[in-house]
Amino acid sequence: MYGLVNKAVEQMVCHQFGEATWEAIKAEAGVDVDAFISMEGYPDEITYRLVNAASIVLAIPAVQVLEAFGEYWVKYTASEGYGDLMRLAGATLPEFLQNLDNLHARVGLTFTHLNPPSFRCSDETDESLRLHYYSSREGLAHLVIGLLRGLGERFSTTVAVSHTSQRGEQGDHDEFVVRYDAPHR
Ligand code: 1MF
Repeated sequence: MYGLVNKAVEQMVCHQFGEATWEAIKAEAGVDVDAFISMEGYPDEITYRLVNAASIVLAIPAVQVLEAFGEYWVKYTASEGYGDLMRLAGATLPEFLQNLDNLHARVGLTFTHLNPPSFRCSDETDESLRLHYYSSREGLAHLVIGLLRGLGERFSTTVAVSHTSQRGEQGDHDEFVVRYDAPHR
């Protein structure tokens, strides 16, 4: 993944727990990188190891680290140079979710090593939709749950997420039912 992702993990940890905790997490992960470079590609393995090490050092479940990171990512990218990209993707939560593949396509035009997930919406009502999440990466469903919480804050709506289908034996993707306040238009 692009270094931007690891930099966001770093900033989240440093903000909340300080530099020393971040150094401890990198040591636990066996990651010997002084400073991640946003536009450089890093093996996904590095990010997974940082998440697992954070879970050990902070003594919280890895899924909780992923959720916190998803929530953080929405704020981080909006404030670290991707505000326009985020604004272009929509003014309401459902609109944003429907435009996520377009957002990634736009990023992928410039950053050709982007390996984006794909999101599809179905069963839409005024206050809910079913979100289909496809990814070549495994184990990131809780990251998506955190992203949805972050989007709830961004659009000032309550969000309730139920993970209704997990990829595995019978399915090739995850599904979530997402409930939110009906956007007024
Ligand atoms: O392959 C990648 O490197 C990659 C990196 C980030 C792929 C996707 C993403 C974004 N995505 C992270 C979870 C991926 C889970 C998976 O692969 O199954 C979050 C997508 C998302 C969902 C909900 C709301 C907002 C979201 O993200 C908005 C977004 C997405 C991508 C970027 C910024 C905001 C982005 C911008 C530039 C990038 C990489 C990603 O690369 C750079 C950065 C700086 C300089 C040069 C290139």
